[in-house]
Amino acid sequence: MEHLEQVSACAQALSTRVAEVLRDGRVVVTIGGDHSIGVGSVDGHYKVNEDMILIWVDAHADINTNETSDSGSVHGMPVALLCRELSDYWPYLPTMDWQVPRFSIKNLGYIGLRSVDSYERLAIEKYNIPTFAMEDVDTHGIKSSVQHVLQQLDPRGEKPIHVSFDIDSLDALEAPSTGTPVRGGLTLREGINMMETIYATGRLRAVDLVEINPAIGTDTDRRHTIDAGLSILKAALGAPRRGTAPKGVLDLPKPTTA
Ligand SMILES: [Mn+2]
Repeated sequence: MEHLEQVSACAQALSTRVAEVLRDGRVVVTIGGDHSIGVGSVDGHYKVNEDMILIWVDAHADINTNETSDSGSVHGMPVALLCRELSDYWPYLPTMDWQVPRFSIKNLGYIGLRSVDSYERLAIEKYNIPTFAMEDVDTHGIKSSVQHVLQQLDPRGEKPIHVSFDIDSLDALEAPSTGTPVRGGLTLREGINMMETIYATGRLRAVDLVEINPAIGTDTDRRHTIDAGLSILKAALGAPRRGTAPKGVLDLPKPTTA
């Protein structure tokens, strides 16, 4: 596993900080960095809200272990590190002692998948993880896909929500400055619609925005990718695309005369 010691130390510090901000009653926004930071942000969230549900929005399932991963990249493993049902599949990992996988895979859902390794697919099927891969999004539409995942994970609609949003869930044309781009992904409008739908539940407590890498691509690529990320965050935090009138002002301001 590449750079495990540094990844682990970063995730540990992040976990502590995420828990602090949540205990303070605020929504947490975590900007990555690669998706290995999800280990820290979800761990921190779980410490505060044990009933949390996790929506992993990604082109990839990120549920490899060190055994099933071809690359050794920890950003392909955070889901497997987090879930208690998968803890037996890991060897002892030095430096990861701080992290006890207690989050249940039963509280995980996926949206946007289109590049899934065979052992990852096995895990999705074995644990029956609610998954709307791109062909499912094509069939049902993004809003209904999100609503299905929420409904399956939390039929009564009362649990805190954590969204871990990998920018590579968006189509590579929409967000090119990322490490493992995959074509055929969500449009930015689908990403925004998804976040608006989740925001509307009133239960979104934490958002990760990861895998924006400004070192990749041209100036235009960078600008598109960063703009896309900002649009996703604005939607997650409740900015309406139709605009917002000033509060408490019923009439348009009268023209002033000199
Ligand atoms: Mn990812």
